Amino acid sequence: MAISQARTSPTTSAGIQPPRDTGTSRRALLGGGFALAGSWLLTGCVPAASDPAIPGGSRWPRGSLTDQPIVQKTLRAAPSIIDLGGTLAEAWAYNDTLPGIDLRANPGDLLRLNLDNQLPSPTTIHWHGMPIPNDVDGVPGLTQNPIQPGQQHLYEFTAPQPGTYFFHSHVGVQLDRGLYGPLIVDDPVEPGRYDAEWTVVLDDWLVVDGQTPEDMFRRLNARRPSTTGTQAVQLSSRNEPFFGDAGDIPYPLYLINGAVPTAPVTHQGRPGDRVRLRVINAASDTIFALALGGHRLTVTHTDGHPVKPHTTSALYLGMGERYDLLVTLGDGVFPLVAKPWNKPGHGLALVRTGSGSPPEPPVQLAEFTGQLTQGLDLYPEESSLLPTRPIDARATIELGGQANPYRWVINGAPFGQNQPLEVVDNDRLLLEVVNTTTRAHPVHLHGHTFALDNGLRKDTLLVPPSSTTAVHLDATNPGTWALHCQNEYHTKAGMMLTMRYKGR
Ligand SMILES: [Cu+2]
Repeated sequence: MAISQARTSPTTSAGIQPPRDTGTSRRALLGGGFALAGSWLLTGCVPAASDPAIPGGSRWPRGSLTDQPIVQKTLRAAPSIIDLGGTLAEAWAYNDTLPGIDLRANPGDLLRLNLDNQLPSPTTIHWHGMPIPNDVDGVPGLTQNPIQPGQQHLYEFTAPQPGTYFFHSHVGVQLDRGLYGPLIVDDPVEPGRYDAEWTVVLDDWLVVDGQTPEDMFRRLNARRPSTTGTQAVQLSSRNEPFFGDAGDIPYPLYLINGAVPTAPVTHQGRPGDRVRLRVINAASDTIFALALGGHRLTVTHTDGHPVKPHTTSALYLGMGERYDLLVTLGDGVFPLVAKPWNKPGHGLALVRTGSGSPPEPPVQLAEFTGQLTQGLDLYPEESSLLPTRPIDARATIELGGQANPYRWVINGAPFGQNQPLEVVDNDRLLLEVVNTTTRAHPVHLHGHTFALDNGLRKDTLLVPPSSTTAVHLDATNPGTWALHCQNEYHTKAGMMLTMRYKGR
């Protein structure tokens, strides 16, 4: 089946075309699960990934290259009643869909994305993982003023290197109302060793019975040690990494592609198909373990960067992390399960290649009892290594705080009271991320990717509790950038810092 697509014509006009979406429903958007790579793009010159016009670093051209293909879309952020599969939710969503409209481009395309704010609150959009110019990064009060209700704002930038990205509101905890969507940059020189490609978006869903993320944040913030019990801590088994007491919110629902487990989205395939899963954890407060019953998964990319193929029964995804997986499908009906760390419930989708009955929830998978993979277990492909060069500067950031009282900080103080991390343009920086807390935090740096000691490239890294992780990065994208925990509630509480460029 086809995904809603816009086909536009080349234009030199700076004006915004009216939205060409066709009001696709959640079912229509992802029911078949097949993504049509690049088919909505304009015809014309599509540079190869190795084209010298598309640099390998972060200094991407802003656009308006001759014959530059354009991907143009209006993203209307608005309150919307979404059918999660028999459960109606009062979401805030882009173009009335969950998990958001499907945006695709090729490297070098001009993305011309118009935010139409029909929400009752100011908003912005952040293009998560994309090394794009600072002024289109979508952080309110840092890179732009928030867009007021009834106003529009044009984001225009050149699509960077291929990868699985996503976009979401960067205002408060709006992401947790449903303001997110996948953003895929296809690889024009992709060998195409797969028969189909499915985008899989995981989410923790709060908005039922009038409960809002803003109410939840107020409740968390009102916690006092004397009145609030401590959360049960799930002890790590021998086979599991340990994320501590991660997760403050017991969500009523967990979604895969906008559907509850009792009405799961079904991905159709054929036995023997090699399928690429592009998995995005769009949750606000939930680390998921993901497995496909009866199958092994081969991790091929994380946060868009190729890794040495790593085959596993199941893997963990922190909030904001993306993993591309290759799977060879068996014959039958199989559960794709997203199991929240340290919380009851699960998300479910189905893969159907033959006859059979789907499993009834709750689904228990043997795959979760094996060795589970996390990002720190992966090794980079050669093509994703940072160039070898000496370290010019070192810095440390310290993640601190606790859930009772609810206080999350970086370098001893909440955002606004902590000192920006200063970097010099073109320096190679070694940054030590020290987690002094009892839980894992997915640390996300805007506008850059970093490399672990083993070379693995990431832009969002799940840093385990009471641990230190060194990351290396090249300061090649000037601006003032957000560095924060991708737990939206932690960010709102203050777990954020700016990384600011200064001159030599
Ligand atoms: Cu955090």
